[in-house]
Amino acid sequence: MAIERTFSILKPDATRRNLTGAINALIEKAGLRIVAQKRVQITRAQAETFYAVHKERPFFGELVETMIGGPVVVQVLEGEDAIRKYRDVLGATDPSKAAPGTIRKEFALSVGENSAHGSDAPETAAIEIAQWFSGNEIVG
Ligand code: IDP
Repeated sequence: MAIERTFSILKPDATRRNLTGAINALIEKAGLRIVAQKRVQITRAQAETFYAVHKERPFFGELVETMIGGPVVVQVLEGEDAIRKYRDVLGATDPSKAAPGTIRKEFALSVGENSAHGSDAPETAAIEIAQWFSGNEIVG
């Protein structure tokens, strides 16, 4: 299996509750390396662009408000099979359905405030990484 990179966001509910380190511990325990990381306040326009795929969904407005409700930590994670591996570490979108030991089971408050995002495919990972990091900010 090839070494991949995936994009991660530690969402406002996580930064608000000071969970950055606890979530990073689960990421690193899974064998993923944090090769880029920064704390940012997302603008409304950035949130709408990032989640454009969901713009017709009934929860889109709530999703955008949630993502701009406080600082986030954007990250690039690197490792073998990183995209699938991080999705496994995240757990199901709905924390009540997430497996024990996953980020969302351990930390998420609700579907809307589910603590972290991870890319779902190589194409989206590449787009999302490029949206938030320049090449020289990623140090593998
Ligand atoms: P994912 O983050 O597990 O890939 P997606 O289906 O891509 O899940 O949805 C993106 C984000 O939108 C979720 O992480 C969640 O925060 C939010 N979301 C999804 N479904 C709902 C919903 O029914 N109500 C509120 N927020 C939702």
